[in-house]
Amino acid sequence: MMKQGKVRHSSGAFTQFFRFFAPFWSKVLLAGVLFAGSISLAFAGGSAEGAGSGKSGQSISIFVPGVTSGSPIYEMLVAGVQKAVDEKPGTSIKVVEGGFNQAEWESKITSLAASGAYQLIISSNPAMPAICEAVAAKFPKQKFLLFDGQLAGNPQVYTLRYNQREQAYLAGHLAALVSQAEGAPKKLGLIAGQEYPAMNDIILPGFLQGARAVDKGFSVDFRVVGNWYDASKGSELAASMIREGSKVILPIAGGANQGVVQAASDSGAKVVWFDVNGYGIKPGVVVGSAILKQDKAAYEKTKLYLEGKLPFGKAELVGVADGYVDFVDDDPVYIQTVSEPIRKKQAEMVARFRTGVLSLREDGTELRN
Ligand code: RBF
Repeated sequence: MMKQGKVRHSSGAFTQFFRFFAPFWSKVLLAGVLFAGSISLAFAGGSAEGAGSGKSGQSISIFVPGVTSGSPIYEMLVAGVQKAVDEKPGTSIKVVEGGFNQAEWESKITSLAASGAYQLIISSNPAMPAICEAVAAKFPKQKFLLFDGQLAGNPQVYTLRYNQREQAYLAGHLAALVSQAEGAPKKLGLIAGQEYPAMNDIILPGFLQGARAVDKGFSVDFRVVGNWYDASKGSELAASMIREGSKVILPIAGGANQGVVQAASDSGAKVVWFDVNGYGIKPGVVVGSAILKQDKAAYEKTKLYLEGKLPFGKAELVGVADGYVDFVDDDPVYIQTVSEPIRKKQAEMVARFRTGVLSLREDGTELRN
């Protein structure tokens, strides 16, 4: 009892002290956390040189708009840039995670540019070109290499985005084949982290277009988590969709994807994975993987930059026939867990894209060669 009283007393004093100094201390604490975070991430980059030292070579910063872990598109970005940097001694890299508060991204990138320490800032997602363009206007020497977004004609910015109409089409085609074989209602699920133009205008309609290539009667139940990390919300949305008849779901929600896999696994539903090979996540539950080769793109474009050959001002778009978007059909888990007739039909469709016999414009127009 005595001990408890003492503790209570001291915690009360601390509370008062903290209340008084809170605005100041919380900033010191936050700065400490950010500082510690950036140092460890800088070293996690594996560079021999310290972050920001650019005398003998280039210093590059990767700004991850979110958190790397749990978002394959960001994991591939870091891995690809890292590989190019490792091949060029004297080049340093610093990874900065911007976190999930999107309102803070512009000021964080402004700080990176204002430091003058990084010749190149690399980032990835459709919101980044507009944010980086605003920062670029204030720092005319700062260069940006941006993936998964588009901005043409700015001499400080190069962008490369993927044909996600094709990626989503291949996901939808496989999802519909699996759903059809199970005799389920003609309804697929798509769970997104948030709504954004590439999702609403390209990925969602591409997913539906691929499904309707199997059967015109398919529809898509589209739901939004509201962030890129909440696995329990992902699980809740998936469970509700499954109850309402969707037996195959495409999650594009970062860390929340894990909740979707769990809900599907609990109720005998299936999941189609996006961006990376996901078969190993839950064999037999993950039945398809429509991928982006962002690691390859990040490696190649960083290398090009380090050779002084990155064409700033350009915006490129790459798809299946270019080798940057694909469907993984040679994974042993896919071969063992998805029936032969389904794999055969999917392989025929994939082959048409790979050979360029069929390609899709982002607005969905089919181009046949
Ligand atoms: N995808 C993720 O996997 N993780 C994220 O944290 C994430 N954050 C995003 C934030 C914004 C503002 C936008 C527009 C997209 C985000 N995406 C994220 C989606 C990503 O850009 C891409 O569309 C998907 O990974 C599908 O390829």
